[in-house]
Amino acid sequence: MVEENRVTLRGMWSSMYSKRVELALRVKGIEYEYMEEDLMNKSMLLLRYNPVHKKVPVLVHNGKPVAESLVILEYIDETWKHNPRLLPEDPYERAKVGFWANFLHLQVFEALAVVFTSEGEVQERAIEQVHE
Ligand SMILES: N[C@@H](CCC(=O)N[C@@H](CS)C(=O)NCC(=O)O)C(=O)O
Repeated sequence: MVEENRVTLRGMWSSMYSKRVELALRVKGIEYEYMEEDLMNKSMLLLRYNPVHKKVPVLVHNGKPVAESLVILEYIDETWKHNPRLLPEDPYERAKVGFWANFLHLQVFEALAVVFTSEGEVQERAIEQVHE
């Protein structure tokens, strides 16, 4: 028998995408179990739950996997409709939030990741990009 409202988050401690989902679950007060993934040795479950991208985070709700952090945020907000709402009701406002959330990740966080994992000229360029 499937347990009602069983929520599991498969994530990775340093992943800002995972943190985004963890934060959402905490803000909404949703109980969940956290499973840490080793991205150098991905679990069979991660590959099964997210066969397209094979990435964290994946939220598993009553056995049903949802992948992609922004998609997960929408799913959380639609499934647990109580306040606080994560995204605005108005579709245009929601689209704007999605745009800036994506921008932040693609332009800022990805550049930050390069800052921490590179050196020399590549690192200099990434630092400039973050400042910009
Ligand atoms: N667009 C995805 C990005 C997720 C992502 O890049 N996850 C990284 C960790 S930060 C990952 O799982 N990488 C494993 C890999 O690339 O094999 C989202 O928003 O969830």
